[in-house]
Amino acid sequence: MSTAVKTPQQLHTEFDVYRIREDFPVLAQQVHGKPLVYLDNAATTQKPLAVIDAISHYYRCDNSNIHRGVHALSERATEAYENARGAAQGFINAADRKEIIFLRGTTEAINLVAQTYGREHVGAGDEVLITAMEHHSNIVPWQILCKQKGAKLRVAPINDRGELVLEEFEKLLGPKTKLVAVSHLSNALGTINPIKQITRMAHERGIPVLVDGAQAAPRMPVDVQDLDCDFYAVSGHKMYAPTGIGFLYGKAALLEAMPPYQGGGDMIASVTFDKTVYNRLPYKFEAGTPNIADTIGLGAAIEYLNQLGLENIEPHEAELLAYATAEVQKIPGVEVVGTAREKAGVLSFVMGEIHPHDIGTILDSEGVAVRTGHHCAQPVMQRYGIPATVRASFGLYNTREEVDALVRGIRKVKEVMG
Ligand code: 7TS
Repeated sequence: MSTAVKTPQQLHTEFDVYRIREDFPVLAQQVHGKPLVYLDNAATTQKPLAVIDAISHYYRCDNSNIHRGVHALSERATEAYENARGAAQGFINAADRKEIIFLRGTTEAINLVAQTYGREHVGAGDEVLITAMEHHSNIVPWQILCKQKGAKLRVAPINDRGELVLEEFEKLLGPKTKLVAVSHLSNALGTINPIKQITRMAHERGIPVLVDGAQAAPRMPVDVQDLDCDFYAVSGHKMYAPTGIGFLYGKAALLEAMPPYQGGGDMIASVTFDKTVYNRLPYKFEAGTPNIADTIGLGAAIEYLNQLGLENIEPHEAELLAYATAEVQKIPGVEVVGTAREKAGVLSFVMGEIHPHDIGTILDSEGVAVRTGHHCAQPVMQRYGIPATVRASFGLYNTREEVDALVRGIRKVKEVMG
């Protein structure tokens, strides 16, 4: 057997999307009499058998509470749960497993940072800096915090392509800025932000950076030590894992100094009515019985992604996005929203006066699932002066034939709607 190291090109050639599709039972169905073409992956991804089976196995064989039983089932459940933490640590290259806090997802992760780190460090007159391309999950928690503390939310602008204007961003970093919160990959525009540059600029001024990694984690290799971000938020369901589970990465020194988020079981070392000593990391932030089954499912999803390799998934999706962008732009009247030079996963577009909802409905009748609306990023829509877009978003199992089906569907929209 040859032990020669394969080049990325060789590996990518071996990425057999038709074989991979067999891992996802949900894809093999018809919708309205047409083969399902699932292009709503930015909303949530489908789950491979490895994940479905891991959850089923847990409930069939190991179901038990964790971190407390001395019996065999509890030990097995605890081991599987903690193995998932190790998998998550490896997935984003965190320095220590205690830096991984399991939560419901990105939304809860950002709210945790706002209400623990934020409540301690943001005061009256201080500022939190975000960008104009954020999902509501990375806007509203900061608005709530700013209202609580009499602080101000500042917003760095984007240009017409949907790219962050870095010079403006840098100008907004000042002595009052106490935190920067920015998405790695925009769910509405597909823009990839230069996180390393952003963290460097912020750190030069001693400002920590939270990264919303909801859309990036399933699409590109993430190395939090290389990015040098202070917090990184992830949703499992967008990376082929179940809903209701995700995680927050935080640098250990910051997490150690932060107050707990919720009080309850498992997050304590000792309790008396006079004084409670909190548990060590990561348990300090995991109050109550957690979502054990879905955490184990997340561990299985990470293992699955590791087997396929994000270094193979990334170019596969890049090819689909490039092909889809070229094909839809051939259709007169289609205008792509979000044309950043660094872009992945997401193709948002409008078609003149035709309402995106009508486009989505006609595409659905053709079996093509896309999302229409503001994508929980209303300020992005306001920036472009549009109420909504149609968004096709890609996953590792999508094919060029599915892009062709999307394009045929859009041509049908033109026929029907004029
Ligand atoms: N941040 C980004 C960039 C997102 O795309 C989403 C979800 C979230 C945060 C929130 O993630 P959650 O798992 O906590 O809900 N985005 C979308 C979307 O684009 N369509 O549906 C959900």
